[in-house]
Amino acid sequence: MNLDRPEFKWQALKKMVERAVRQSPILDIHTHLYDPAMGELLLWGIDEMLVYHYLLAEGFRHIQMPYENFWRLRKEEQAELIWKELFIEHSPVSEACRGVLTILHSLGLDPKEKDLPALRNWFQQWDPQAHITRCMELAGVHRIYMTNSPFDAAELAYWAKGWARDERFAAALRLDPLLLDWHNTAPQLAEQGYDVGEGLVEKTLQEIRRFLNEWTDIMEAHYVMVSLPPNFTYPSASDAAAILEGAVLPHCRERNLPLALMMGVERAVNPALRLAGDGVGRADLSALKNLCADFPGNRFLATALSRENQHELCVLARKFRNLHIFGCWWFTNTPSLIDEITRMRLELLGWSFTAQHSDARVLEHIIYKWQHTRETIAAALVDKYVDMAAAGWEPTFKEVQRDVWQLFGGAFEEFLGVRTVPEAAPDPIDWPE
Ligand code: RAT
Ligand code: ZN
Repeated sequence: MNLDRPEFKWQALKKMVERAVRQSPILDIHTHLYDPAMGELLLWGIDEMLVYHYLLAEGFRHIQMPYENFWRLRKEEQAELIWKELFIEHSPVSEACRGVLTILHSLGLDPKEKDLPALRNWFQQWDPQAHITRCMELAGVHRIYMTNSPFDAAELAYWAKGWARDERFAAALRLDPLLLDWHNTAPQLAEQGYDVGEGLVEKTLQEIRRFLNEWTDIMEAHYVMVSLPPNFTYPSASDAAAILEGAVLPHCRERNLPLALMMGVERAVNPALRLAGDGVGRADLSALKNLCADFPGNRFLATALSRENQHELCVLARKFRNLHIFGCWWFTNTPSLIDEITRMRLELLGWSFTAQHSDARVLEHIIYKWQHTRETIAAALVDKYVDMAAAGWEPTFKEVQRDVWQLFGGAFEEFLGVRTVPEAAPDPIDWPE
């Protein structure tokens, strides 16, 4: 490699790559945000940001009161405690803390003023619609994929009423209780009018398919998803395997929907922490390999929570084109791990993966999650293009834009076989130099 060649303008190349990454539109393919018509389900504002479960877990490292006393506090009081512990008494160094700073800074607020009441007042003046537009613009996000559960009473109330959908929000049908807790879920299906018994006989599997079909239509779901514990195996004699084979996979084939598997979450490691109490374990990826091999007519999206699974996951994606890997999920959504994982994926897969999803639970999260991700991915890409250029392959700006879009939504759409948001996916050929 000869970076000393006079014609090699690596500074210009760096700027070009950074610009393309900064400007690329993004499809945020997994969040916990909601269509604004779903009212209070769409969280936003400073208190919601401070009681985000990523921050709660860190706050409880310092807060000494019993968990139950904390949960009895009002949301504003909980937020004040987190603010005090993580922002006043310690410097906000963690990724989730830095996220709050990035959000405030991007919205033109000064986090150093340390004035929580003033911040509250500022957020209260916003009308949700205008605030959504502003956050999406600041994040450069063109479409937000929700996580929609037909088992969540709060959601059910909205789906029952129906509403004119906000085009910027797309649905994904989440099935954790169906696959992981059939014993308690069967009565819920029965309550919704499906003729199911606890035994997974043919009639019950047909009724589960009817349930999946109807909810896919109601939600206009773009894919089906489930998170799985580290001990999930396939094949197996479990209810999950029977429901996958007899209902979920045939449904996905019939409706041409990918199934997203989020692997390696150990739920309720410390139940007293509630949503913040989940942990991580190394998943058995042979389950994913077997699913990809046994069901070539199905398409699988997959992400893994454990750092130790990442290399194996990349190698699997090289073997199965019905597998698309995505995101640096939850505990891997930190700059050092995004850097490592993205470089590994580029080196093993080229551009055929989706680099990140935000997992935002509070609207403003998309601002920090994407700003931080863009910075990390830009640095990785600069190195990759410099390596290519050193070997005589200097890209044009249009080529870089095309490549970056692959990582931020293009490869996902290709895998889905649709263009979900044509206007959000500018044809790189038409982009200005
Ligand atoms: O990242 C998170 O907020 C987690 O709590 C989970 O929601 C996880 O992303 C999931 O979808 O299960
Ligand atoms: Zn999630």
